[in-house]
Amino acid sequence: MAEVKPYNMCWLEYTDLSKYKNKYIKVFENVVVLGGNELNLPLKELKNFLTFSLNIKPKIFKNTLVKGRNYVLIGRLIEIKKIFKESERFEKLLNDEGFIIKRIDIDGNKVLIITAKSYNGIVYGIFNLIERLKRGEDIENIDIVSNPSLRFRMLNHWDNLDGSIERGYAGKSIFFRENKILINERTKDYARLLSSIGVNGVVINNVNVKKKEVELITPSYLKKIGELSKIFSAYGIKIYLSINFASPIYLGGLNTADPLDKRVAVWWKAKVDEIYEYVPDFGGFLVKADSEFNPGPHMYGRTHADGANMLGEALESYGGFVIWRAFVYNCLQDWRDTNTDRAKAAYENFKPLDGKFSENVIVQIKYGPMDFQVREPVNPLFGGLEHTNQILELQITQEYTGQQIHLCYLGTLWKEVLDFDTYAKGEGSKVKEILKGNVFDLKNNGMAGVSNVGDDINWTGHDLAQANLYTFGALSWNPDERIEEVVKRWIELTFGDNEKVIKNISYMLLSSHKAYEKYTTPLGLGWMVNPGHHYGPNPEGYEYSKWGTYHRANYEAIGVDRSSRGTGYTLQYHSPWREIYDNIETCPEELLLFFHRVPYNYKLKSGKTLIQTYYDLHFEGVEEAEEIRKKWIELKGEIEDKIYERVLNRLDIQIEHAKEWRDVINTYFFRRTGIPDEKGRKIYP
Ligand code: GCV
Repeated sequence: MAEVKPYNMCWLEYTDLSKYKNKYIKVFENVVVLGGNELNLPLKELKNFLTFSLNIKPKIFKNTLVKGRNYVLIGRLIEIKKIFKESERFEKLLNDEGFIIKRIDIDGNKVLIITAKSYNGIVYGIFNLIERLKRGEDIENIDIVSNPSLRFRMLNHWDNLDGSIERGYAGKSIFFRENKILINERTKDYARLLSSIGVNGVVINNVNVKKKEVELITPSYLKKIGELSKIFSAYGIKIYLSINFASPIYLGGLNTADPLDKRVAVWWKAKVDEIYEYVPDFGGFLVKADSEFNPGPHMYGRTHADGANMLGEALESYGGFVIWRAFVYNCLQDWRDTNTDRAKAAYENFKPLDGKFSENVIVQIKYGPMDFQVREPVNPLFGGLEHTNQILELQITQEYTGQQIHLCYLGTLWKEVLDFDTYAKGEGSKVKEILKGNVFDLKNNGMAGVSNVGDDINWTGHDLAQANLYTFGALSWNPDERIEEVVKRWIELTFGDNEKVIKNISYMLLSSHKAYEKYTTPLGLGWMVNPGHHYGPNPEGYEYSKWGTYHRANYEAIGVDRSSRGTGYTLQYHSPWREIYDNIETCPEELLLFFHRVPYNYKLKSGKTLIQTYYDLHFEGVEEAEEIRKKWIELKGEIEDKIYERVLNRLDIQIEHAKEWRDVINTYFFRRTGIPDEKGRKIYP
């Protein structure tokens, strides 16, 4: 029996799959593992799965081939090549972290090979095989070559040492509690979960590095971080830390953090040496600098490149990386100032530095130019930066997308972002191709997701929000995968192969982002949330604040003119997007209010006015949310009771809050304009 844990193991849960036992027993009776003890951990993963889910107990052989019988052969390519000549051709098929799973004939026996160039590749291969077995896939003639398309596949935790999580909606931190680092069974299980979806880096602490967290890079914490890193390394994952750029002042007693001051560079070099003593497998630093009150090189009249490169130099000899965030803007704006446009800030700050960053520096860019709204155009730095390594930053945690109370599956949105064609080098310069290194000669790219995980029993608060975490991993491994396929796989792994369950949950997930968008702030409007915690409607919540996020509604029109006649934001895009976005007639309607200031009586392509469209979308959004809830109710009895009830409870709240969104927003528009709903539905005066 598998041990019963106080939390569920998401897609890795050992469910009873004895129905597949006969199908697989012949394949897995004998397992040969090459390479001494090096592969003990992935082997254990396989053995545990076979035992606990399939009730198959394989015989394990180390370095001895089994004669006259079928067997599984696990080993790094270098080992496999020694005994099986034909595998030399595998060399060309694999990148550093890829794997092969293939059934072949050796001396008349059927052998299932799992091989890779690296240890990481073997771990990924084993987890991939487990996924296939869990779904009952036919592996008789399996022939898989799988390589991750992106080099960096990272999770960013915004966890604080006291155990709180900035924008966390699933309980407390699994890494920290009361200013201490937590290491327990769950730590390892988290590493297993992430590894099984191909993640290879985790930043454990919040990018806002406050006073206490500055100390994370001192020996009092580094020892434990070393232990943590060992656990994660065994699953192919490097640990990274967010640092405070002013650490030389806080910790080093210097009176400056000027990146061009020699004393500062020397301090960082010594600090990095010390970190690697404790954490030999350390990945590097994530830095939020000159952003939302965090210190940075601008304080000394230096550039982001000066700051990042100085840190890069300290990390270089260890193979470490600096990940430098592009989320830089003026957060002390005056709403009366209509010239400054926050959307332009990232590009304005980083485009002039293109080509000035060192090899081991990567600029991490939020998907849109503002801040993880339900819809934004793709950040023009994608396609804008041609000589700078880049990581696409996504928010798995649902800060602006319903805080894991609302079901809002984000895979559909992320897919659109990855598929966006920047036209940087003509047609085909899609974001995903840039990240793969196919557009510019840049290989150190990737994806980072702000984690939605906490210590809740289901890790993510909303059980179905596990799908967002799973999808993040799947897309960062292969951004070309069809989203419907990812969704189906996640459902099967989590809930089994019941057709109706697959059908209904697929519907729920795939329609949820659109529904959320409709009842909140569609057509690219964004914001309108309550200040601070960012949950629930508040049409003017940010209207007169300093954060630069205004819609400037009056009685005639709403939205900001970001065209060439307005703030000029559209000019940051390559053609044809700059022309398409620039023109109100050709601008995609889902982004209309992002790019244009639009009169309420402006007619959209449907022939309906803007105001009527806004009313309609809000009514539709609530109806769609109700439909989503209905699909869940149809699954009563098919889903474990506890999970069913937990999800239903959140769906109930979602409907209530969706109605509140609808009514508050509709009333706001009605009060602004005095224009009633053509269909006479209830809009509160
Ligand atoms: C970690 C938004 C969030 C902040 C977050 C910031 C960032 O402003 O509201 O909580 O800070 O983004 O990404 O740095």
